[in-house]
Amino acid sequence: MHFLYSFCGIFLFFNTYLSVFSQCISSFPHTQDFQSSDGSWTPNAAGSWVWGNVTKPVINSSGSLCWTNNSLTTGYPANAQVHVTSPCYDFSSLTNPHLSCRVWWETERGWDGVNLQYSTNGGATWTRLGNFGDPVNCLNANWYNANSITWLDVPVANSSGWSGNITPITGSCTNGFGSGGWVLAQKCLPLALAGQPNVIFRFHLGAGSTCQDDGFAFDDFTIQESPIVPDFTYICIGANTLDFTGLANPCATAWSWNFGDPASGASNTSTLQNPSHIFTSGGTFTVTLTATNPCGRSAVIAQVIDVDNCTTLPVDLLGLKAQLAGTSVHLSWQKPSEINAVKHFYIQRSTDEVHFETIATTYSSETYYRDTPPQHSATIFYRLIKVDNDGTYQYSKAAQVRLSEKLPARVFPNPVHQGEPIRLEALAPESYVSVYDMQGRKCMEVISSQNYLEIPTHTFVKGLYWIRIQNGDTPQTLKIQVN
Ligand SMILES: [Ca+2]
Ligand SMILES: [Ca+2]
Repeated sequence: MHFLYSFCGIFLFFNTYLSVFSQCISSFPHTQDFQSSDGSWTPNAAGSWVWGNVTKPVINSSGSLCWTNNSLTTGYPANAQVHVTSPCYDFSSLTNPHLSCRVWWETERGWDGVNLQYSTNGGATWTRLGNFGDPVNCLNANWYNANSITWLDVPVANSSGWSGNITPITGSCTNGFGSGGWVLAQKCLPLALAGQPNVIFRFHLGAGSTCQDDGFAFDDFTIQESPIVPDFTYICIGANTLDFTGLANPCATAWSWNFGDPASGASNTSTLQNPSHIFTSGGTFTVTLTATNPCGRSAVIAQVIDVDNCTTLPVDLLGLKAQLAGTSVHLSWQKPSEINAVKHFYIQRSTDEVHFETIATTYSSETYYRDTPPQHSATIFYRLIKVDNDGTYQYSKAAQVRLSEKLPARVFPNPVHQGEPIRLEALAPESYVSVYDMQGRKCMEVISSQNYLEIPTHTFVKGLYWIRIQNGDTPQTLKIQVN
């Protein structure tokens, strides 16, 4: 009897140990999709939050089980202040924790809303996770869309959170800015949470006395060590000179290179994403890139690079020229002397002379290409890559062309007196100019051979006219008044 009693005591102690220390989720990444259970989340009062398939007027989880406030089919009541609390997470093994979940909000804009809070003392005190206006990047997104929600976190109130609705306005209720569907909200967690053995979260919904909507739902609540996988590529651009391109999945906010070339002194390191390095000799070097994600977590990749294959390039390979012609750029180059050795050329374009994209492949018999560049940059750079049949390749020097020469055409005087010429300026050469009256009849047309044009008006009756200037793909229309 005495023996059995001791056994029970040990067993009870063991059970208590489990409930205090082992029920916190400690294996990451951890995703709770709520498909097989409520995930041990706890409403502050029975029915204040519910778990299941949501079929409210706006929020509809389409069969995916999740959590929502108050009811699976209707919205929140007046003066709701309700929350639902997660099970505990043990962050002992995490250095830069990250949280993501799918959220759907539908609350009266600016008055009612929801935010997420955390506690490391078992719920004695709570801290709001993040603020409206926090930086947005690959690991921080859709985190609050309102900075002052009147009835959220009462009595503090005016708190950051998610707020807004897609429901049409009724009466004096405010609307707009509802998520209108699931949105992936994600956030780097504060570094102070790393190593904490007991972290809990809660979603809190607060509402005023009038104008209620569906509220909020969340699903796929995920905690993980914040991800960062660096990588890099490189190309030879000159004697012992490589252009490096830093890559990181999902993204990086800081880069740190070591080219393994201490003889190069201070230039052995760089904090650019895409640096160049001139190696002090041929041979092999171990290049390392350390990339840091927005949550502050770093990872390193190293590659051994053989610089011997990177040799001097001709400084003026093929004499590449780029000339602006209207909205197009005409590229021309010389035919290489060893033409039979050439497989093809890549034509590349850049807006910064650093990052080039291939826009065409052309064959060795061709020495001409016409490009229509995007109009968002004042200067465009082009280069050729000559690829030989044996797989070797060379880069040309970049040729540049200034697009800012193509400013919008101007007209003056305007209004113009009948009989006085209209002068168009800043025309692209070979612009097609036509004039229409208010009835849409074409009054004249001409192709301008210069960057200006004078149009006589003695045959124009008084009234409004439209001047249409066409060159390339983007016509410009100007309105003039003849008095
Ligand atoms: Ca689910
Ligand atoms: Ca309200």
